[in-house]
Amino acid sequence: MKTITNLWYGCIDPYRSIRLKPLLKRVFCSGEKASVNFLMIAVILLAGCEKQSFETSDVITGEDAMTYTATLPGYTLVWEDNFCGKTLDSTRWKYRTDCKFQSCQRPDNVVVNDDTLKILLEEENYQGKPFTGGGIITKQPNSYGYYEISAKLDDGYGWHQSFWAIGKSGFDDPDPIYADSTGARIEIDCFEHYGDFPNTKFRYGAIDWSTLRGSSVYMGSIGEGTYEATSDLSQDFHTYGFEYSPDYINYFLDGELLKTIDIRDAPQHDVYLWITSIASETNATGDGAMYVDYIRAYEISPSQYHVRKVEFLQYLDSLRGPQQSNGTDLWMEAEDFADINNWKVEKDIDRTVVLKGFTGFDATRNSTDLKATTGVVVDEPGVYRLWVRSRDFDTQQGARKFKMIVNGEVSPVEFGTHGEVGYEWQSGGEFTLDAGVNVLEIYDSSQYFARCDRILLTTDTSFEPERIGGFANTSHVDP
Ligand SMILES: [Ca+2]
Ligand SMILES: [Ca+2]
Repeated sequence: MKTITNLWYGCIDPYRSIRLKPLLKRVFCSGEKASVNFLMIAVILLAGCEKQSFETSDVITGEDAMTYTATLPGYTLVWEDNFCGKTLDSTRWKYRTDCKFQSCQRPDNVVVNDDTLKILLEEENYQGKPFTGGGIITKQPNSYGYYEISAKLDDGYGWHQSFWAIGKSGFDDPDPIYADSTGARIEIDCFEHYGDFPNTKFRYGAIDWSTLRGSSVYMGSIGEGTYEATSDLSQDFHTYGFEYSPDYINYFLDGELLKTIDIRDAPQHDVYLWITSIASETNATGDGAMYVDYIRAYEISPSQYHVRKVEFLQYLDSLRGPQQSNGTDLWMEAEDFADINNWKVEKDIDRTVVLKGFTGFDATRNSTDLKATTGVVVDEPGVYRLWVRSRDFDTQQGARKFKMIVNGEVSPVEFGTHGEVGYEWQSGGEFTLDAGVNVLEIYDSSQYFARCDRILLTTDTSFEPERIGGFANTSHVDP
């Protein structure tokens, strides 16, 4: 496994010094000056005249060379490719060469001219596929930073066009994929225009390829979203950007922040950047192209990031809802139970990790088969109100249910019956907890896809948890 080498606070790698070197001169392709001037104006407008974003006094020499800081406060440009000249910069890029869905990807389909990268999308039989597409991938890994491309999508149909990042430089990369210390990996999708999307639409988000109780699994998307633009994205160039940080990923279209997603407990490691277009539909159109005017990479120092992150962390924490009552709160995750027995740990919608019960009813199962059990350590004895966060659905509402048993006493309420679509809290009565180890059991009463996310026991009997609530703060021991 290739582990983290050059994220902040990690070990230094050979690329680090290269990538952190400030870019003193910025050289555009001849003929791009007009768009540069437009960009300068756009940046100033977008930044609301924030001094750190851009100052005209930064222009140092000539019309085509200037220092340049980022569109995002605190960030500095560290490299870029404006696709000048007639050839792809082979020190920076490699080609995507694979066959997937309806196309094979060929170097021949990647062309640089007119100061633009063009990925040609052709209808031609090649190695058993009816289409050919292409793509480019950075040869060097990229750390935290802001990455942006200016792209114009193909105006045909059937092509999956995207700007994304994973810990591998091509599917043919012989090196192990980057991963965190547990072997978990992240995929960051800045934009994915699916082949059957209208030309106004794309998807963005991240994917968590994590490790749960020992095995590597697809953990689902992190903050996935789709965006419907007001204009046809195949008619003009638009900028698509993502800010990858230790705490969040921000997604941008034309400088507008689309979404902030929380990656504080997601895998983090270096990534390679991919710009690709492949045919996903059998009736894709040929004679098209995806165009990229430039790609820019920016970095921020840890001290500047410390300032920048505050507003985003406040926003993300607000999504959690109240995290403390006026009493003593024991927050626990169902998946942390000491003995999960026949329940399974799964990642469900919105990255909610849960315990999931049996998926089919079997009358021969006895009560021992149906329980997950844990011992929780309680410092302060007293009367606690039980709250349980579970999932319900609009179809077969209330059918996926389970009971809770606290120190042998069965809760009067069955959970998973709250009637809302998704995860919600339900109150399950009051229980007396002793100092020391108390035993909690989750009882799979329906044997039908029951899902238990979290449990709260609180001495504040008027407190009502909302949304995610507080971080787990309870020790689990063998009951
Ligand atoms: Ca260009
Ligand atoms: Ca949970």
